Amino acid sequence: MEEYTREGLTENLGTRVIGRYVRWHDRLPSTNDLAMSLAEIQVPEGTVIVAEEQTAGRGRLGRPWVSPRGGVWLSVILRPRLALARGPLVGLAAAVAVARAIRITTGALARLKWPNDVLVNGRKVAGILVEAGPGGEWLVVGIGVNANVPRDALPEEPDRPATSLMEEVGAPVDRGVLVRTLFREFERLYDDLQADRTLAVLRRWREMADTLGRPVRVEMARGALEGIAADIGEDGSLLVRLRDGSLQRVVAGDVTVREAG
Ligand code: BT5
Repeated sequence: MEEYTREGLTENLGTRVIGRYVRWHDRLPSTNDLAMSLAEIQVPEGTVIVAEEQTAGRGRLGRPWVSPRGGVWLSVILRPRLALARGPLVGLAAAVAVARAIRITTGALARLKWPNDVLVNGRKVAGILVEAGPGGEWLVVGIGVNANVPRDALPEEPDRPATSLMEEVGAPVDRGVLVRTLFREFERLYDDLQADRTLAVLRRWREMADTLGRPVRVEMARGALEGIAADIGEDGSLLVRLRDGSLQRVVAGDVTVREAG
């Protein structure tokens, strides 16, 4: 029987920072919105806001994030010593942590799509939204995982196929175990970043990357480009090899993998 409660997440968790304090809500507009207001009033680093359901969940660029019951919708408040410019690395670290937690607790072969998407069988099961306070004194890392969400409750967009762990695994997953594993994995990677072990985090991201080596189209605020997704940079940017052989650094954008040929 699945246990998904505040106590179930925090008891004997064993982390120093992430998940030390958990605030549990049945329904919220967006856990990121509440986490951002709490970050402003100095709640401790590592505080997590969980909602069973979001009525106004957000993706990047103000896009809606569908968040029905059965999913994992949470936000982690961080106060990193890192410079703000390295905030994107925290998003990559969170994606690695989500993918590892999925692999460990369900066996599903989770892979990563730049910047922060987690895919199973080529379909998106999880997304991450990092938002920073003025001056970078706090970060809110919003994590959404379609855990026990039926496929017909997810958006149907041919360009952005979505799925849930329950659909891919064929049975409901234990969200409590998943989230506890996520907290522990995320803390290790966050410690790596804080201790300047960025390369260790990048290596783990590359190991699970779905996008690297493939032909991609990247939509950015100031236009689009096509090339081969060559690597990620030390700042978490995507490096795209263009037709003329040059490398283009992409800091923010939407990637679609083009079919070869
Ligand atoms: C993301 O944005 O992937 C970031 C999602 C972050 C959600 C978490 S939940 C807890 C916290 N509180 C919040 O309010 N947000 C965070 P992006 O890459 O922009 O993807 C958004 C797009 O994915 C949408 O435009 C849809 O096409 C699609 N989409 C919406 N809901 C989805 C879902 N549940 N699963 C998969 N795809 C979805």
